[in-house]
Amino acid sequence: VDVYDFAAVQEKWLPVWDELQPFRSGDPADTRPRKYVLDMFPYPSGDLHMGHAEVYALGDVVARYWRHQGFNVMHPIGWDSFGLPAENAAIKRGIDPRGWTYDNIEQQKRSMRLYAASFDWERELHTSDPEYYKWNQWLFLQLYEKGLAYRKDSWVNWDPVDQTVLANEQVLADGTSERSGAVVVKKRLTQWYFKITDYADRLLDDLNQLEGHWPAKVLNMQRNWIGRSIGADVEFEIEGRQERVPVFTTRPDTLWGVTFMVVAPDSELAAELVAGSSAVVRERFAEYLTQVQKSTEMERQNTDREKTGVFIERFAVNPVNGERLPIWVADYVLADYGHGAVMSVPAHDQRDLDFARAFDLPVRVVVDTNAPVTGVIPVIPTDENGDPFLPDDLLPLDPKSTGVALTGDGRMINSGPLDGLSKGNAVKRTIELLEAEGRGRAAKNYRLRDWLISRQRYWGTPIPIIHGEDGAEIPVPEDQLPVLLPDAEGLDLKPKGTSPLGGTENWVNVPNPIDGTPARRDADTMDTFVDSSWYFLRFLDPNDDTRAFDPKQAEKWAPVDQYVGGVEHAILHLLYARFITKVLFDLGYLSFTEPFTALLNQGMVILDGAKMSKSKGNIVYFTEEVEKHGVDAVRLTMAFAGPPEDDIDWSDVSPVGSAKFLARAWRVANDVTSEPEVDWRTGDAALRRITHRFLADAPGLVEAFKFNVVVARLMELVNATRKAIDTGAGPGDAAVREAAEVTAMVLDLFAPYTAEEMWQRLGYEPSVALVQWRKADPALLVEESVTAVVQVDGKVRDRIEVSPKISMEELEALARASAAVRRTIGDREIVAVIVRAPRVVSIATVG
Ligand code: ANZ
Repeated sequence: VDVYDFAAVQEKWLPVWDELQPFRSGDPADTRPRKYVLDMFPYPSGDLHMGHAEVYALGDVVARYWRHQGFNVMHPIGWDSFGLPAENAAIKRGIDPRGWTYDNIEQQKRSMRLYAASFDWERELHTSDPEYYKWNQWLFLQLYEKGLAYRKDSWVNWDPVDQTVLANEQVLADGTSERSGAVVVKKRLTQWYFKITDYADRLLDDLNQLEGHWPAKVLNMQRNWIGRSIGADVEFEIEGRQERVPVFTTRPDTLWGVTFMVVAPDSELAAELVAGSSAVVRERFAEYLTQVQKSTEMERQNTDREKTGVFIERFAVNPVNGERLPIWVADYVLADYGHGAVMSVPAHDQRDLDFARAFDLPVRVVVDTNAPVTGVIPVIPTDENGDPFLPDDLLPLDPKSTGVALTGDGRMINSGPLDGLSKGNAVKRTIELLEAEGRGRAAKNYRLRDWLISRQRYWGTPIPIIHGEDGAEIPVPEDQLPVLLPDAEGLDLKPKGTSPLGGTENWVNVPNPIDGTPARRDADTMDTFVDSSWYFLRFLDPNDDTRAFDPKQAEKWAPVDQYVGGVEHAILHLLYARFITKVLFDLGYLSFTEPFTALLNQGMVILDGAKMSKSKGNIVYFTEEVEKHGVDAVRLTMAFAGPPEDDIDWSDVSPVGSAKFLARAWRVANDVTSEPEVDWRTGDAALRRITHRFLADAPGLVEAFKFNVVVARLMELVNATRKAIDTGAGPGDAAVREAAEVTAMVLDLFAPYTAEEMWQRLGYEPSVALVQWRKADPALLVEESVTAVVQVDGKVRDRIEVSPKISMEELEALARASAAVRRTIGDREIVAVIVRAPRVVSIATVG
């Protein structure tokens, strides 16, 4: 055949690869060094979409590359198959989520195989199989035993459309659900949590190890999400209350500037304090609380928002100066951050200042932000009482009138023993004073909250806990795992705020494993992010029915050398996987603490600016594009579109151009007439130089993820080969064969069908995927030189060897520096120099 028929080529190679299994990685006798390349596994919401087409094209470049470098590459795939979309689709169509899910998996799998990503299919897994989720339950019990899984009653994010709770990470910046788009509200519920906050410091500090290997953007997002603040807990006495109330502050140095206290209206403390107030206050408070509960956390943190609050007629006492501080409740203070109460320093905190101005509360400046912080410490002038005294024009502007809080550094004033100190020293000094008096201590706080893992939905992993009649929590004994998800048939899956599993009487009611008394199973299911928090370990042996994973295999293969996936997982999935890895390390199952050594985030595929997501059009698009242009052309287009981390607008790229290039490459191999045994050294030197320069550059380019540059260079190589065939050395030249072979080897990263076909045409057995890339011959990397002649007044006086790419300036300088030329010119004057790089320099002289 002389026409490149991609459909026939695809049909031809799929069964060959099935037979050969070139991508298996499990042979224990395999002595090659190992690499673990992992692409984020798909959610089976329908057929593959263009976003999948991108991630699996790019991840495969990396996997195939390392095989060509002599590594045994584990490149597994599976399905993240529990979750809400299945359940919502099932409700909408009145079908079983299981059937819907596994049908989709079948379809995706067919597409994925056609797409020819080099997966080790023997490792395929589905998180919704009992063989998988049994180990989610095992993991849960491991955390439970360590005190890292616990139940608590608290305000949770509630998605009123999906009727289920959401983790903080699932609430978008605008306060809506990342799943349903509904505005998330707060609801008080008893829920299961994983204690990720115990790992906050390690999750933060270990990010340093990943510097340079993970995108900086992701590292920053993780840092901000964990949000560590350093400061102090300060204890305030409350009039009429036995225990003191702690507040967290990052500015203990401003303690003398506190003029009131604010408590979160939805905190237990507020409820308790208000209970001791007048009926009028109680009523005002109740009204305010109702209003507050309608707003989202995001709204409450918005600094532009008008300040609201209620004075609850209670008072706190400043521990350092005994001042009486009115207590307010206001929604800008959050119940679940710090201790849910703040010491308000309106002079130096903008939120407090806005509040003080709104309710006409006093403002006292305690940091002179005009005073120099470094250098000589100025002596603070004092008045006759020994109090600091500063002329008015030296004092910073009064925040109460300007409305601008003084947040900068400076020297302490109005602060008793701190006066004259810089902010940093004042922070230290205050903490010392508080610690000495037992009224406070240094403290850290995190934005990170514990991970809420229970969901009131059906299609997930049942939580392996049984509740006794007496309220005791009994872990399901390990030998009784898995706790199987009951059949959906006959169950009402419609979201109603409680788990559908609770309605299955014969599933829920079980004897207490300890004493046989009546007991009930926990009816919630786990967040599916639990499933994906450790799946990379299950791939090591997905069929092991004796344990979640074998620590020895983990030692051999893990951590993942290269993880590839979308930046949309920058926080949730990656943070959870990092946390679970650290827990498993602490439990002695793993010898490493970070799951993913390197991370590549691919951009999004957009079509005319619209995000390619799970929408139907997008899926149609995948199938259509693959049918129209062939798998290889789509894959090559993904790699050629630009740097992998950039978004691809599919209407700006040219799969047609890719298909043309592939046909061109294939024709080159088709035209080669020499035999595989030919001696390359006899080949055309110029073409060989191009081939070897490419061989020398390609590995570095791939490792730097410059896939688009590699493709561009391949195109140059193919063009040069074509030229050599048509107008140069001819199809029988050894260099032409060499160039065609190198093209096939490298093209395998992007267009495996074409590469395999070329390889066969060149007279080799499959598979090109297992062929080692050749090393560049250093002798061929030395740049070719040309001879430049230098004339003086029309006579050739010197010849110099120069690079063909030499610039005019450089060539002129070399010519002027030539000893022969200088001798000829003597003391004559140069009047003109004409340079024609790289061949000629003409110098004209007079005198
Ligand atoms: C007094 C103070 C003076 C503060 C000052 C700041 C500046 P980050 O950096 O986010 O950790 N705060 C403490 N608990 C809070 C809560 N539950 N809700 C809202 N705000 C809370 O912020 C820590 C600061 O936020 C704390 O330091 C506290 O205000 C406030 F010149 O204390 B600061």
